[in-house]
Amino acid sequence: MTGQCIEVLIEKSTFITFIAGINCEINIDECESNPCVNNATCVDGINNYTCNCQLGFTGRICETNIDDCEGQPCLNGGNCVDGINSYVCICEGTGFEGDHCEFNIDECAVGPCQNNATCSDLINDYNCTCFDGYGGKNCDQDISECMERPCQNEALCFERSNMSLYAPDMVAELPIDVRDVFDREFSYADAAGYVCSCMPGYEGKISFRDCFSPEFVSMSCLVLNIQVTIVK
Ligand SMILES: [Ca+2]
Ligand SMILES: [Ca+2]
Repeated sequence: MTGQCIEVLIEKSTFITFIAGINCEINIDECESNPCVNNATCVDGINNYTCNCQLGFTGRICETNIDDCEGQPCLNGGNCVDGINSYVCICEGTGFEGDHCEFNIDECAVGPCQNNATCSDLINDYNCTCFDGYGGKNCDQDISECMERPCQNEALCFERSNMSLYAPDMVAELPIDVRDVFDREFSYADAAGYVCSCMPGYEGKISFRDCFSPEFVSMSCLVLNIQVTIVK
């Protein structure tokens, strides 16, 4: 090595920082003070040192954690959290899942829609298409058509969504003028509405009109296209 030879080692001076020894045979180890950070390897040089960084770090002394989120690897609004030579996508609340929030979660998979409603997957949401007679986000509300007392003159009101009325032994107990409506398998497609069973004495022409509205036909109640024959 061609050193710059200083005859006598004098007190510390920048002039002699890199070669020491009477004959300049000692290369000062600039790595001795551990200048590199983040577990980088220090390579001693001539009046210099080099830091070989661990993956994920950069900078003169490997002081900088590279931003692995810079390329915006998380999709669909996922939140990127930078790590060391890595990142994690936080998909929470986006309606997506996967390492990069790339998969649209099927919110219908858990079966949120009730009463045989049809479920449509949306983004971070779902939509239930209810059969008539049901309501609510999940179609879990059976609309109580009889609650508003649509049947007049003390006529009995039977909701067509009442599954128990379709049981054969129950049908036999029903007033004869509504039996036809329930003497079959329950069907969600036909579960909307109600039927009225007129009280005796109200099957006549005038009172029959009051027994059920909006329409009546001859001696029958016409309820949501279900014709109910009135007992004579
Ligand atoms: Ca990083
Ligand atoms: Ca979805």
